[in-house]
Amino acid sequence: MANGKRQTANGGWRCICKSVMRWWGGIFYFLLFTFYFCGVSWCDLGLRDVRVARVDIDGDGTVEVVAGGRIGQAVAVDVPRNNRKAGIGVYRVDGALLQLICEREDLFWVADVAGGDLDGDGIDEIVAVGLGHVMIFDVVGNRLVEIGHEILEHHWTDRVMVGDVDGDGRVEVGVTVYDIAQGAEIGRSEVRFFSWVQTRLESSFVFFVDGHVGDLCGVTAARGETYVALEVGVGDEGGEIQMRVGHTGRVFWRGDLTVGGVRALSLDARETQLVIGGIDGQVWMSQVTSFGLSRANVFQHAVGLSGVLLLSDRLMTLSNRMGLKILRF
Ligand SMILES: [Ca+2]
Ligand SMILES: [Ca+2]
Ligand SMILES: [Ca+2]
Repeated sequence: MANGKRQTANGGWRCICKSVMRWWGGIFYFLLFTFYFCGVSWCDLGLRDVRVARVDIDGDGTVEVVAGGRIGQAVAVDVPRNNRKAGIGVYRVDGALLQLICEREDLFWVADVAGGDLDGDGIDEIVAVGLGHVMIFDVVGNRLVEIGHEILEHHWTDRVMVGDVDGDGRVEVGVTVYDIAQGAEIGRSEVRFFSWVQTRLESSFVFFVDGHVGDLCGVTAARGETYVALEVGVGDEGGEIQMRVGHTGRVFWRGDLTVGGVRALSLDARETQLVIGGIDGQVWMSQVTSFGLSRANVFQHAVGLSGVLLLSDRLMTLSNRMGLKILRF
């Protein structure tokens, strides 16, 4: 009997061990499956709330990707500069992967990034904004070197674009600055444009937008006219896309392009295609015509987006709070 009891006890123990093994096996394969798909689809660059831009850092006509964002935990708005950490990375697009070319992790805040040839030498510079600072970088070898730094008097700088918005053949840097008066329900955005003169950004022109600008980019209509496309909203409600004449701010076209007034905090345009990334993860694609924007088609549904970018060959980059992915459409 004692022997039988021991066998029963041993059998019970083996049974428990097998159950635990099966349980761990299940978790192991679940994690493997999860990491496999996360690894393939969303690439973690070590940056958070990732913003992305096109840049050609060697002037060879092939687009590289610049990504910028926070490093580490989100901090409150009043946390001092020394306790904030942010970074920028420049990547070569290799199929559906990004290969790091160079990076910096010693910045304090990067709310947005843009790329463009500021000095007209055929090689793009990188512009980053955050907390009232506008920083300009060049890629020199495998280093990202700061070649310009302007401090604006207002801290709420959200977005930056680079494009020739007045059609004079030289690009401008456009920065949005948001302000809301005490007790007011609706704030106002200032869209300030600068020209790169030798080693400095000099103010060129400015226009004002009622509400908060979620993002902006330069767009080219079918006949070659250039406009600034902006998403405008208040709080969580928005999705109105405006096309404005860059140097005067005159509204050429406006319309609600997202569904249900969803805000879109990321816009990008390439040739006559405008892509709009919603905070609910939807992506709308529209065409720029001489009459305005075409009705937008919903393209993809993913987790809430922090950035969209049109690459060449029908490739698109989507970014979110944790990383980014490249997909073909
Ligand atoms: Ca290149
Ligand atoms: Ca340049
Ligand atoms: Ca210009």
